[in-house]
Amino acid sequence: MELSILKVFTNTLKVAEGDQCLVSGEHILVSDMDTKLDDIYFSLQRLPLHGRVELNGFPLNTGGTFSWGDLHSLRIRYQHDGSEVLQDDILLEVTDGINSAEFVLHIEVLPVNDEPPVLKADLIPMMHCSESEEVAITSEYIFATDIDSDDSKLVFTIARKPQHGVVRKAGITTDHFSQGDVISGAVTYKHTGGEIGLVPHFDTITLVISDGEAGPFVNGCCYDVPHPSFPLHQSFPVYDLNITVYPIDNQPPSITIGTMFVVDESFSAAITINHLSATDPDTAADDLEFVLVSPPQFGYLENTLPSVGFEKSNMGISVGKSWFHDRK
Ligand SMILES: [Ca+2]
Ligand SMILES: [Ca+2]
Ligand SMILES: [Ca+2]
Ligand SMILES: [Ca+2]
Repeated sequence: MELSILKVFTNTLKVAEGDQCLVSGEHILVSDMDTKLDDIYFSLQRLPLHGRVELNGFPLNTGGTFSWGDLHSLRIRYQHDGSEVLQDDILLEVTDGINSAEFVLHIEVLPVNDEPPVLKADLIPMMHCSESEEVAITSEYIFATDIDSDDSKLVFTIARKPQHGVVRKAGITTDHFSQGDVISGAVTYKHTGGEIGLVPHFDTITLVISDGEAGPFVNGCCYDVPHPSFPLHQSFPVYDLNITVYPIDNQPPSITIGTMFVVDESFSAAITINHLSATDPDTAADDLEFVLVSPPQFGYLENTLPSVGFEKSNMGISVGKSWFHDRK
């Protein structure tokens, strides 16, 4: 009886994520020169975790067999399931009818950028900025993750610019920036709309999040098959970043002197807004106050309204160095 030692050599099978690949004599080599090759059979001992083995297009189950002839006439295929796990293996047993040996065929999955970025769920929906100020757009406001791309290389492109300000990266107006720029604090919104008056303004930046430059995520493994850098998924997420711009009281009031104020000798007359008025672009008219810097030489000013909390008029009492703003 011949002494036959079965030895199997394997070469790693390389398949693109979600794709299929023929398993051939290149991947499984059997050194048993004593046996007629027709007697060699393989059986599947353990199914691959992230794909399936097919014979003539039909999946093989555990215990399923194929022959040397099947292997060499290209009837065996590995079909990857498209998951993001970049390796797999198949446990096989080879037999020549007398001896048998187990071996593992390793599979290397070449990543494909087919998953779009996804926005983080609990982003703060509204940013706040004071009039004419600049605030950092941080990852509390915009952040996305991508299961098959490098998160820090995701790119935010401005699809619709803000109406009352600009987006800046390191101080320079930009129309796109990376998530890495956001994390490093380099991205800001600067309000450039000037004086906004008394009420808040609202601004919106519409962003498209792309993984085109981020590419497929290759975790330290190297491969020699060129991969598409253009993402293979259909759409990119779009996000509206809302900003409330709050007014700042940074404009001084201006005084308008109207018609000549005339008063008959020994009488009194009311000073009205026809004689004296003030306006302020960012202070409510009711909040403007006149302050008496120096009293008149030959008379006095009186405020005929009662003081707060009193019913009696202040008529006849000179306005001292107190504020008053009740004159209408
Ligand atoms: Ca992928
Ligand atoms: Ca991706
Ligand atoms: Ca202002
Ligand atoms: Ca003001």
